[in-house]
Amino acid sequence: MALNEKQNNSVPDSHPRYQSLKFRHKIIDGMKNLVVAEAGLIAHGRGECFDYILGEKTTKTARSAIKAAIAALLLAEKPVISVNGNVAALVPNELVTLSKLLNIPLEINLFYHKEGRIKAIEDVLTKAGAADIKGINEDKMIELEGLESSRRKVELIAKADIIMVPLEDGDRTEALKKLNKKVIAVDLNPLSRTSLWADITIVDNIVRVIPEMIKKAKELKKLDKKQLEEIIKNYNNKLNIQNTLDLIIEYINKQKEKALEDVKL
Ligand code: PTJ
Repeated sequence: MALNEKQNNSVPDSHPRYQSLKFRHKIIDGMKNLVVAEAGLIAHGRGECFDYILGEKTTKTARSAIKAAIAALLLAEKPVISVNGNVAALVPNELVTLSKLLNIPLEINLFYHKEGRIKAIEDVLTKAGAADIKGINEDKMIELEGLESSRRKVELIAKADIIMVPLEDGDRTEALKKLNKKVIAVDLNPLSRTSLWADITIVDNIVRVIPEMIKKAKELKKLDKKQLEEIIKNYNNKLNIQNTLDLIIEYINKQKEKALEDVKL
């Protein structure tokens, strides 16, 4: 049976693109359940494209950024993890595990406001084991300065010293930076405004990043403050982004050679 006839969760696991299709269908199901915004499908497609030219793997530069991110989160006084529709649809269980492991609150913060979306995401996170989810109660929210979109409504983010923003639009990262907050971004596009504005940019797929962060958190929790500070001191985000771009160029060049070999066959 053709893939589109079988629908949603029934992608055959023998399919060569099984992993990619599995997550694509999580996004589609999420859209049907209001968790994901319609535009979230387009954002996911853009992400897939960048993932392709990164070789669909966690690169060494992503690993450096993940290590720095965990060190920064362990050193932070008031860290918050911001959750949007795509992230809730793709990695709810892993996100809750990370939040518990590092004792960092999850705050739902959406770009596209639509009746029922916050509740739908709250339900997904609750089912994954989250308690005390922030960003739900309008009465507790204030508006961030310098931001027009519905992301301006925040709860703990207003007072946070460091905010992890997976799959973000550029405006909020810029607004957060202007409020002197530290930003950790997860974005497959190394050239997005978010990637360039963030203090630590993890250029990798969120579905690989969160499990990797869980592993790193377990390891780095054993370090003392000085050792964690040393990790941050040795990390240079701009250089790391440049090195990521070099890895993409290297990968494309390898693929170019391969394509020529295939033609000869
Ligand atoms: O749920 P909402 O309403 O808060 O909306 C969420 C989206 C993602 C729709 C919204 O934030 C948006 O429009 O984002 P952008 O501006 O499209 O940016 C999303 C970025 O995430 C793009 O640079 C994508 O390349 C990147 N991206 C997409 N999927 C992934 C990803 N990065 C990491 N992992 C992914 N799986």
